[in-house]
Formats: sequence, structure tokens, C-alpha cells
Amino acid sequence: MRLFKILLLASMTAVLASCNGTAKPECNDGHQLWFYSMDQDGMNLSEEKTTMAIAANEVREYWHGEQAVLFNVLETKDDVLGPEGYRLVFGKDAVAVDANTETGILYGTYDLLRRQETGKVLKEGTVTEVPAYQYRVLNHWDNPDLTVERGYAGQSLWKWETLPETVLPVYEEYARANASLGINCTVLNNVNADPVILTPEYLQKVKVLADIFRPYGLKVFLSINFASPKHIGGLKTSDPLDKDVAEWWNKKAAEIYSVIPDFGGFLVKANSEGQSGPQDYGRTHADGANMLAKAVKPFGGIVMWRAFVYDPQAPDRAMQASLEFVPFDGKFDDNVIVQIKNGPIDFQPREPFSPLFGQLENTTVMAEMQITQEYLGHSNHLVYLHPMWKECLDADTYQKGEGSTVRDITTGKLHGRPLNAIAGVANIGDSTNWCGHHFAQANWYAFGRMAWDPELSSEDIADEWIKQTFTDDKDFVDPIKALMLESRENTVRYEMPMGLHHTFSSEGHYGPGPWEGSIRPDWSPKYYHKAGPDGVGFDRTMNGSGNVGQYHEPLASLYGNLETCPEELILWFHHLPWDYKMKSGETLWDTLCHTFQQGIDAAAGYIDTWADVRKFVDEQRWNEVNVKLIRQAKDALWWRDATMVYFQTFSNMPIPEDCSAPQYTFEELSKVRINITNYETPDLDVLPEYEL
Ligand code: GCW
Repeated sequence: MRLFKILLLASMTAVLASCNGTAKPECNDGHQLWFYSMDQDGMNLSEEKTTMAIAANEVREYWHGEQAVLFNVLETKDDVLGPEGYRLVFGKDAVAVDANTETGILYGTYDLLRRQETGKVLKEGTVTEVPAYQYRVLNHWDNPDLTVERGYAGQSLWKWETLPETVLPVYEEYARANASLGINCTVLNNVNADPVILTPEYLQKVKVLADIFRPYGLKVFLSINFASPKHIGGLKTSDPLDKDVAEWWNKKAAEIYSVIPDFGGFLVKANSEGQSGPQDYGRTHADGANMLAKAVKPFGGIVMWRAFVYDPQAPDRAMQASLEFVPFDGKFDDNVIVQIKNGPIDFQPREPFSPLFGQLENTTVMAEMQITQEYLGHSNHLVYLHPMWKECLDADTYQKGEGSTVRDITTGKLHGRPLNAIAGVANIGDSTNWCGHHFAQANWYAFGRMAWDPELSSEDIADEWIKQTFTDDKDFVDPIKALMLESRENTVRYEMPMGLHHTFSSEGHYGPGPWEGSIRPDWSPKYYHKAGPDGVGFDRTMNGSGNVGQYHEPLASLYGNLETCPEELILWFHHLPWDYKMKSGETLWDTLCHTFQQGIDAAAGYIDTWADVRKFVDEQRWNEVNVKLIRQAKDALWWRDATMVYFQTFSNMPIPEDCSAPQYTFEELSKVRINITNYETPDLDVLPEYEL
């Protein structure tokens, strides 16, 4: 029937016609990001590229206040402010921006302009701001061939083939956008790293970017391939305990720093998903990380060593990182940070926090969040991710008793550690609007603001972003903010409610494929949902895999006990019969159906909300978002149909009457192929058609 009907002809025409339309004054391609309210006529970047000149230019071009703005690089250093903090001192005739460094002045300038655009300029008083994290890092999963792993916004921003000669304006625009948020580090290339990045030829290209970014306070890092000594160094081995290998890395580090004196250091994915690592030579994560750490140490560099490891033979992937890393707690050099994904599996719409945060007591650890929406509808779905990240940072690990949050562990506060960092996997590409979906810009924005101040609320960040990106009219801000704030929870509802996880189709992790098998058991959805005639869910209690035991008490008991396990994670930790009675008195089956339905209804409601605010938005952005909202609502139906009609083959229970009826059968849905290559977002017309 309708499965592959070409959809949305009407709306597509609207998009094409948008810029000729007369309904709204201006077209807007979204390129101006959150600077839109401020520089609708195009970005006026400073001609002189020093930090102070850039800050002065921003004030000259965009400050409309009556007061004069004074920059004050403090002669006597202020211990509170450190190298990046600033103080805004508001007075009747002047606003002073005080900082120890020029970078601090620049950050203060962007704060001042943000206040202007969001109505938060003070008449009088002082604001002091110091970043909570020292390293606020974007991770780009960009490849030399311009593809972006899990990128849904076009190709890589870095045009390696035309660097170092050709310098595109977006390089500087990118630096400015990051500086406006306080993001101060960028890892340019994919963690699945091509060794070519460390060749002299590529280092010259990297240097050009580093030079452009420097006045904006943005430092460059590189992901390295652990086997580089073999691939590009002509050595027979990459064994970290081999003298020649260590020497090769020492020399390579010296070479990099001679080209890029403020180079940040290395990010490493080792012995994970086929990447080489120290275990190839019978060595440990600590051996590998420390060898690299020693190479960059003389230059002030650091090593971010990822803990994203898992093993196809392991009975529970959620336990693997802890099993591999806890034995080396306390064995890492002081310029190594172990980089841990927020959850123990892989950026699912909801995971509990990774137990490794609580388990490593003598190791510096950082959190890795995913800004790109690999598992949350790519750049087709509107999902505001800050609530998901904050859920992790606010989680209490009980490492040193109550109050040991992931936030306080990773900011260094809990242990008084000087080195601290946070990373986000970028959602940026060369598409005109940077992120593929106009609302995905909010996630880049929110990551930056969170990295500066992890205590900011999701609501305040959304409020700021909306006012700068669209309008500060209350009739737009209120409904759109409410929509954004609900959107993550709602995606959980229509994709994987109640602790279900990894029920994706292997085709690009876009749509559902809960029935799929795989060459590797841990790449198959069945490994995670364990649906069968007896029920559904992963038993991670002490009678099951024992994963709950990796959490400190009282969490081990809380999660392990059916009475106390939060229902939003119940199928993450427990395997339950289909007719299990939930606290509400409903069966598990009915609750699953109703939760999906809530997600479906809310996603359909976004379309109405967007229609209601149409008059506030230019035609181009309104249309482009509208097309995607329609797809999102259809995808919600697709997810429910696929998951529940497949589960029905085991439960034999009916979809409750107060839920909408599935539009396809299991046979029809299991034949859907969306053929995504190169990690792109699928074309809308290859997705199953749905009636809304
Ligand atoms: O989320 C998974 C992705 C891989 C990614 C890997 C990782 C860069 O599916 O594409 O590889 O995680 O984080 O290393």
C-alpha cells in the first residue's frame, strides 16, 4: 500500500517557493545561528585578528546600550577569575569588562551582548563568571575524505583538500560561535582516526585552522590512530613499551608543537570497534595512555583516553568499561583524562549514568555527551538535548557518600582535582544552517553553555537561545520553550520507553529494527531488549548480569529491586513478563502501548504548535522546520508500530483500544530498507509513509 509513496509534495513546494514569498519580509537560511537577533544584516567580523580587536569590534558593531563599554585587562591578577573568567561591572555611564586575560575580556563581551539580546543587562551591579570546566571540548568525527561519521549536516567543515591555501570564512565564523559560548577546545578529526592526520602535510593544514581559532580562545586537538608509528612512521610495531615507539611519539609531539605551539593534545579511541590499541601488544590502557601523555607533557599537552570499549563475548556490554578500567584506577599519569560516555552503552535516548564515573576514585575522568543525534532522529527530529545531559551530570554516584554527583566528580570539585574537562560530539557540518535542523543549533548552544556552567537550567538555556535565534516575543518564546523542554522525554516515549534501548535498525541508527540480527551479538537489538514469550527487558540485577553491583549503594539496591527501580529504567535493569503489573495497576504491555501513544500524540502536537507561531518566523525557516516536524510525527508512529507489532508476536496481547491502530503489519515493516550510506540522514522519500 502506501509504504513508499512520495510524501509531502505540497510542503516541499512551499520550501522551494519560500524565498520568493511575500508573506514574510526576509528569507533566513539559519546561517547566523544565535547571532540572528543581533546581526540580521550579516556578520561583521573584525578585520584585525587579535583577541582585543575582535572584542572591540563586537561592541562597536552590536552594543546598543547607552553606557560606554570599558575593557580592563587587570594588571594585578585576580585569583578568583583565573585565565578565562571575567567580571561585568554595570554602572550608570559605563559597563566595565574586567579580566586577567584578553580571552576573559572576549568572553565577557559575548556575555554582555547575550544580556542585551535577552533583556538581562543590569542597571547596576556586578556579575562574576568563571567556567566550571577547564577544557570545554567539541569532538568532531570528521574524516579526511570529508565524510562525517554520524554527521547529519552535510560534509565536514574542514576542506582538507584546499587547505592550507584556501581559507574559508566559515572557519572564523565557527571560532566566533564557539567563543560566544565559551567552548575553548576542538578535536578536529574522527576518533576512528586516519593516521594521515599526523603527517607533515596535514599538520600544515591543521596549523591554518589553529591560527584562525587562536584569537577566539579556541585550541586545537587531534584524534590519533594508535598504530601511527607503524602506518606512517615506518616502525615494525606500535607497542607502547617499545623504546623506538615511545621515541617516535616524543618526536612527533615536538614536531606538532613546533607548528602549533598551543596545541592541546590527543584524543584516543583504542581497542574499541576494531581500532588498534595497547592490548594488541598485551599492554594495558594505562601503558598506552601514559606513553602518549609523556610525549605531550613537556609542552603542557593532555591525553583524553576514551573508555568506550566493549567485547562481543561479554555477557553484558553495560559492564565492560568498568571491567577494563577499574583495575587501572590510579595508574594514569596526571595529564591523562579518561573520557567516559554519559551512559554505559552508547548515547541511547535514555541510559542511567555510566557506573564508571563512580568507580574510578583515583583517576581524572570527564564526560562525553553526544550533540549529534545519532540515536535521536538525526537532523530530522526536533530534540533539545540539554535535559538528557543534565540528567547525567546531576546524577549522584554516591562515590564519597551522598552528594557525589557526576558534575562534581568531573569538574574536579569532589576530589579537588585541577585537571577537568567535558566533551560533546559535534553536530556541525558544511550545511548552510550548520546543524541540518534549525533547532539542532540549540544543542550546540546548550552544550557550550553547560560546559561553562553545568548548573544552568535547561529552561534558562532554551530561553536564551530562542530569543537570540528567533524572537523575544512571549507568544513565540513560551510555547516553543515548552515544546523544546518536553522534546527529549517525548523522544524517549516514542522511540524506546521504560528503559528499552538499542532497538534501532542497523541502517544508520535511524529507524526501528527490533527484530534484526547481526554478525556480532552485541550489535543486534535482540541482545538488548531480550523480548520473548516470557517477557521483555535486560536482567542486570544480581541474579542477572550483576551490572547493578557496579553502582554504589543505595543505587545498587534501588536499581536492583523491582519495587524501587524507577519505571523509566525498569526494562534496562529487569526482565519482566508482558502482563507484569505496574504501580498504576496496568500491565507492562498496556503501559508500553500508552507511553508510545503519548509520544505519538505529543509529536503530532508539535506541528500544531509550529503552525500557531508561524507569524513570528520567516518563511524559509518556518517551512524547513515544518517539513521535519511532519516527518518526526510520522517516525513516532513508525517506531511504535515496529516495536509493538514485533513484540506482539511474543505477547499475543492486543493494542489497547484507546491507542491508535498500527498502520502496518510486522511483515510490511520488516521489509523496509532505507539504505543509508556514509552516515547520512535518510532521504525523506525512502521512509515509510504514514497518515497523521
Ligand atoms: O556511537 C558509536 C557510533 C560509532 C562511533 C562509536 C564511538 C566514532 O555508532 O560510529 O565511532 O560509537 O563512539 O567510538
